[in-house]
Amino acid sequence: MAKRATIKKPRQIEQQTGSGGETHQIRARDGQHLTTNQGLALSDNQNSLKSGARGPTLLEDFVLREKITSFDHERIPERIVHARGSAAHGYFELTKSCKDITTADFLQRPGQRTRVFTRFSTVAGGAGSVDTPRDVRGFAVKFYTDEGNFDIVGNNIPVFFIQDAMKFPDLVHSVKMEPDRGFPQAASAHDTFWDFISLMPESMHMIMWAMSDRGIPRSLRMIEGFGVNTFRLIDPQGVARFVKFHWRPKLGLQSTLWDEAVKIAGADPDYHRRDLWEAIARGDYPEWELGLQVLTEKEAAKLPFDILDATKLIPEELHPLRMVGRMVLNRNPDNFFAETEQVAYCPANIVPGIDFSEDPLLQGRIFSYLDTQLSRLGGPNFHEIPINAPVCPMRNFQRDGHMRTTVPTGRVNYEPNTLAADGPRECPVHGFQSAPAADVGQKVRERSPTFADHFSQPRLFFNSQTPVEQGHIVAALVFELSKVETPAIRDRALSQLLNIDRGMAKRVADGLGLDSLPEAAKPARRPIDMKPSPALSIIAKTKPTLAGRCIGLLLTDGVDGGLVKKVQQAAKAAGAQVKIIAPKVGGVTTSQGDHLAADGQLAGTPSILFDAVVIAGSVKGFAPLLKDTAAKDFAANAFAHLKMIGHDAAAKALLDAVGVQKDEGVIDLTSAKPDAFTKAAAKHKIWDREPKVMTPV
Ligand code: HDE
Repeated sequence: MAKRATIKKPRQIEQQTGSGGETHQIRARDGQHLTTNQGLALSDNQNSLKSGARGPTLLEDFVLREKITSFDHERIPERIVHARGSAAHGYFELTKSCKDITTADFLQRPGQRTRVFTRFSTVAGGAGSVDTPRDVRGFAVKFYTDEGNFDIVGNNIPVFFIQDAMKFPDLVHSVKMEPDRGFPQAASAHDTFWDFISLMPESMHMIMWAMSDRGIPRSLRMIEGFGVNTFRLIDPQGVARFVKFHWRPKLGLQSTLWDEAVKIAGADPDYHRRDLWEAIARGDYPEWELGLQVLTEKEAAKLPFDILDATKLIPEELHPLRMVGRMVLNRNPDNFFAETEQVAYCPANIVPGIDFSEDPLLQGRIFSYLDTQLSRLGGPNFHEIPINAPVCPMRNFQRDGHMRTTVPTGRVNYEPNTLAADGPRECPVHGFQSAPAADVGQKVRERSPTFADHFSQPRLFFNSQTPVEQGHIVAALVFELSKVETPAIRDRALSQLLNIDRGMAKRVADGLGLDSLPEAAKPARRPIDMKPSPALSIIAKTKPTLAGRCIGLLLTDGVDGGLVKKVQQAAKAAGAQVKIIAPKVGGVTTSQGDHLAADGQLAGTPSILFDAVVIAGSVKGFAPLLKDTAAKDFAANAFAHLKMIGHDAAAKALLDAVGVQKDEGVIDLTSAKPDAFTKAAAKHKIWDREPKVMTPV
């Protein structure tokens, strides 16, 4: 006999859900019930619909199917490059009018603000990879202007590996995980990358940058940004000038050491993402200045290289930047997926007064980004996703397609028409007009001979570095090529490096343990020697500031509370953060009997995460730490990573145990002036210590 269907009463449901019905103790406030995507209120979000309590689940369970379907599709294809990124909202404020060189509305009136959304990224690794591999960083800014969205989709390096878009898939394939084995993740140190690169002499300039400390930044707030490709600005008379875009960080440039970057990857894989998020959350808004490098056609023609060649930069000593505005990032995203993941940048997004150049890399990019969004975001309507939608009106007759969210009304979906008299029409006056094209040539598939000099600029870059930075480039090349398993590839890479600087190539060969150097590759054009450009060195333009940096205080019970306060006050005055690290996360008790809460426990908060450290406590407090690896690593790594170490008398035992020797960066805080430590720490690194803690290559 069939059972009679009964509708359960709430109490009965409560008894039947879960083992103890715990979730029902958290009751919904009025009107806050869970619903399906169709708005149907749910009576049970714990159990699937079954044929009997121990029976099979029914296909009819539309609630379960909807929930699982949504979950199954939570991931969209990640970006093929730049998959791992972090972003923030903010504004761009014009500080100097550009009305003499462009009609772009957002560049006219000083004080004018334009909303922006900026995403930083690594290039090679997947979305779940770490933040600190040696890699280029993406620096993409979307300006929501009143004339439409304008995107500067740039990098933290001003030049690119290749000159023509045709080579981009090969370049990316070579640097990504090797296709048979699926590794290495987020690393250029492997055979396929160096195989390709060593066959592409044009890549040598960017290789110098990527192997320099620019490839391992300390913080996303401390990187420069570059539009890389040359664009055009169009003035009110219709005259076009070339332009390159530059972002300059207010906090100055800073990088990690390679050993630090490697260890940070383990200690905090989200190091950059967390740093950006926390800075904005505490109101310490990162800021960049926008600089324009503007050249007339005549000036560009006089350069010893082609302005359309993205493997070349224009030394700012030759053509200074015109600083025109500042970008402030002051709001974290509300939702990572909806904003950071779904944002769709595109170098083709320009506004009247700005136009493209014929740079063959840029020309390919104009096509690629729109195309990639079709598969990444599932169709042609990604511009309707809030993070991508312009803030000015958007009207046209493009219709339908996957995930169309707007609801057009009326019978007219074409133009011209007479049936919608109020409908949108073209605007010959304010509408976008392309700048008249330069000369049109024959159809050819060739590289301009003006692109042939591949070595003058890598040489310029190397010669513009301080000896410390040159040493880092050599060490990076030795590291990368030591990971290359095929000797012939190492040799070929060296044969290219020889054209940049013989001394450098020799040091790399020594570092690899080679007895002899290979023949230099034959350059397509003999390199010229250019005047060094100090603007290309990070160390030469280090800003002596602690602003935006973080000091780690490793404390034990019995620490002098007065000393801690002094450091905290000096740090605050210098604009730096302080974090207390203790053997136990519960914190420490000072010699005065006060309790100090800890921000991190020693084993999980190594000195690697800080710009400078203080180690202080009591003899009794340090006793157990003298045989503790985490404590010893804290001190030893701070020393090895050239950091400022402030300490008290009790901490001396730990420093001695790991061989920390006194130098200008090791300061006894009990005798020093209160701000001596913060003043010294503003230098960031004690470069003179480097030869003492590592064997130079
Ligand atoms: Fe990209 N690049 N790229 N690129 N690129 C993408 O677009 C591409 C290049 C850059 O945070 C993709 O939406 C080609 C130079 C950034 O979302 C894709 C070529 C520069 C970002 C693409 C280049 C960049 C991308 C992948 C050679 C520095 C991340 C996902 C012609 C100026 C933006 C996407 C973000 C992303 C193509 C070269 C910067 C596949 C074909 C040069 C910062 O469309």
